[in-house]
Amino acid sequence: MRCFVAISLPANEILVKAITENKPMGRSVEGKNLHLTLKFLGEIHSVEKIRKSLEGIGSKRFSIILKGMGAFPNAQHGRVLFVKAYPESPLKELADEVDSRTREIPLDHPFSPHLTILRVKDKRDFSEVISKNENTVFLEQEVTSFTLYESVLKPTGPIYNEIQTYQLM
Ligand code: 2AM
Repeated sequence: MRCFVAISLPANEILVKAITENKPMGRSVEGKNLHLTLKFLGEIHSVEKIRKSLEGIGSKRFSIILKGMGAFPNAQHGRVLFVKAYPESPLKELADEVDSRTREIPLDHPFSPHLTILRVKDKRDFSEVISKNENTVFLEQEVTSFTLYESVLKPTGPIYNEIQTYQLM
């Protein structure tokens, strides 16, 4: 089963507007699928073990703000357009905790707090949209839980099935 751990985020008006505006450039993330990935686990066989090992995480709730945009691997040659998430420290602490409880699965790249809104096949120059949104606040949100998801890849786009949601204290 292909799995990942993420914070599910709601699609408000301003996020939907940003997604809709950039949609013609590539494959946009559907509002119901918006999430901030804490760890991509990939194909795992022992889902039950992972599900249980995440149960003991006793991290506290925290507030985040989504502001400005960025692109991977970089603004001029981007494949992924994302909204930036702040502050990094509580997100990184939670991501580290998830990582330490799933140590048997190596991290495929260092944690970087972001909310993907668009993926493109061929690299694109996102400089203009990034600079236009430098000071745009997309969402302010209290993070009260995180979720272990199964990701089913379909030609029409991924389907994310919730395996378990874990409440923060
Ligand atoms: P993202 O967080 O940048 O959007 C489910 O596939 C989620 O895990 C996606 O949101 C995706 O990217 C993230 N992810 C991280 N590494 C991945 C990888 N190697 N393959 C697929 N998805 C990955």
